[in-house]
Amino acid sequence: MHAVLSIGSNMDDRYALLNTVIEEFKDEIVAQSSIYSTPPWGIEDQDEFLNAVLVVEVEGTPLELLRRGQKLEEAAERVRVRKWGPRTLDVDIVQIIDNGEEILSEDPELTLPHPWAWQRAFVLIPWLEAEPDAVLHGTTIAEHVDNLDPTDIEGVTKI
Ligand code: PH2
Ligand code: MG
Ligand code: MG
Repeated sequence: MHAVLSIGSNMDDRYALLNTVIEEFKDEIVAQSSIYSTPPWGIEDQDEFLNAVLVVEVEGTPLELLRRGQKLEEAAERVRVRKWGPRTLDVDIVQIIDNGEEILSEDPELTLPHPWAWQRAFVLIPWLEAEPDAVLHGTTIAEHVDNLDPTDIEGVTKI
C-alpha cells in the first residue's frame, strides 16, 4: 500500500516530534520532502508549524496505518486545544493507493483522500517536492499548487 502522510507540529520541540514519525517509518519511506515552516492555517493566532510529507510503502490496512499515526500522536502527548489550533503532533493520511487503485473512503474516522489536502499549501508544496508526479482528484499536484492563492503560498518556506 502506497500512502502519503502529511505531518505537522507547532508545539514543544517540533523537529523532535516530526522525527518520531520519520523514525517509525524509516524502513518504509520511499520519498520524503524537506521540512517546511508554514504559517498557521485556520486559526492564525498561533505559532508557526513545521510540516513535511512522507510517502511510505506499508503492509496492512488503511485503519492499521491510521492507528500507527495515532500511536505517535499519543506518544507526543498530543495536545489539541481546539480544531485547527495548536498541536504537538498531527499525522494525517492524505492519500492511499493500493495495487495502483486509489482508495476512496467516507468513513468519518478516515476520509480518503484527505478532504482539504487539495487546497492546503502546507500539504501540497511539500507533497510536490516529495512526489512531483502525484495526482489528486484527477489533477496534478503542480496544478493544485498553481491554483492556490498567492497569499497561501507566502511564508511556506523550506528550512
Ligand atoms: N494543521 C491544522 C490546522 N492548521 N496550519 C499549518 N500551517 N500546518 C498544519 O499542519 C495545520 C495548520 C489542523 O490539522
Ligand atoms: Mg491535520
Ligand atoms: Mg489529524
